[in-house]
Amino acid sequence: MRYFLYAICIPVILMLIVYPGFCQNEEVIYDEAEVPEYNLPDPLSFSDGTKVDSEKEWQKRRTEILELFQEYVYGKMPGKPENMSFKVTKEVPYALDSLATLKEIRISFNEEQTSPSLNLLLFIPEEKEKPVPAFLGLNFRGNQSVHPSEHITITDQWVSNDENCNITNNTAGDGSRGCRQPRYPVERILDRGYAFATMYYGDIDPDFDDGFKNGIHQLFAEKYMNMQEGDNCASIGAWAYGLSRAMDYLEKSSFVDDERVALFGHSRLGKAALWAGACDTRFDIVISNCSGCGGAALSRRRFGETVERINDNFPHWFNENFKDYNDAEAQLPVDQHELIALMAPRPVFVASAEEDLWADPKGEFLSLKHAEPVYRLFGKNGLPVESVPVINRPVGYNMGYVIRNGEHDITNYNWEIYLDYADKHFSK
Ligand code: GTR
Repeated sequence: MRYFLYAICIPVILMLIVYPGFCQNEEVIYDEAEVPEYNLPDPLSFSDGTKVDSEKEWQKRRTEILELFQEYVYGKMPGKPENMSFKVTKEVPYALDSLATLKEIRISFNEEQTSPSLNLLLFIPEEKEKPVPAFLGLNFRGNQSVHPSEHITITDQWVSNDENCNITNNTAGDGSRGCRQPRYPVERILDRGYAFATMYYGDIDPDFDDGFKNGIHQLFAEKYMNMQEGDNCASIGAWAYGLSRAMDYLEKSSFVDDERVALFGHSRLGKAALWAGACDTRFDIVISNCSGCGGAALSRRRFGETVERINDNFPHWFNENFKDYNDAEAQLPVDQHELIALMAPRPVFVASAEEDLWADPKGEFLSLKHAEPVYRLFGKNGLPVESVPVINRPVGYNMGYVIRNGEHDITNYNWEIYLDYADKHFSK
């Protein structure tokens, strides 16, 4: 009997270690034929069925959609804090072989700069006429991971362990300098005339499930982020909130043109970028790179990662109410095409990768397609194609899309496309 039990238990335990989704009752859908039939909510119909037929009406519907996302998906963010302060903690002119001024700015939530703070790393191209346009995005392993420059302060926050970055004990050291450089062609971005601004997402909220006690949640615990309430602002909401605080600084900077700021994000940080772009219309272009479930991909397709899987694996990313839609996407009062619609009429770009089926490239494309009516309301064009375009051929102007060959990543190829896209919109 004992051996019989071992024979059953050991393989189950091994499966759970290798594949945590083993117990979830759904198969991962990777076959279009298995995608369920679904009906999407209409971005241009109010909840009571009335149609939106003007830009003015859209503003009301926009608020309604935004509130639905707050209530059922990402949670409510606190407002802009009153006593924020910015302190330039480092300024190195002619850094990066004279290409840029490197700045570090501490963003605090009180005037004394004693609150938990966010550290913005900013490269401003040296030889370009100011103010310059900028790219802003969060990073996964600390500001020091984006470039090997010894001027960059190493984060002292909790960081995910990562062999490639020599990060152990959740602590980043010298060995992590530049470990994520391939994702951030900083020199190229500067050469093209853009400032590059980034912040470590763990400064805002360390990415593990701690019941929202650390990061900026502790600042707002009582007022806004009570875990008893279903619409609490969880981690993605907090990361998006941090992006808006970085924008507060960029708005004040005389070197950066705050009317030409492109917000980008990869993967979970792409989800955060989209949510930030939806909540904060100061972002002039919003770019989603492989953001997948809870980002650009339609939830109702259930292709690749589903609402249930993402909530089970990352219970701290979305609010509590979102968990009610595990395995019940059809009941969700919103879907992700409406998140894209919240960018209108601003330019929005969605990028997928051919091998990144977990993120559902077709579902990301379809979100853009189903947001088109809102762009058209503003006299903007939708995508110039009806189905997912061929690999490595970017399409679209007001709404842009590309599916690149290769896997889940942000590559130099992606950056060339984003730079070209920003040039088109910002050079006028
Ligand atoms: C995965 C997650 C994805 C994506 C990715 C990432 O494990 O399932 O939704 O966010 O992590 O952020 O790298």
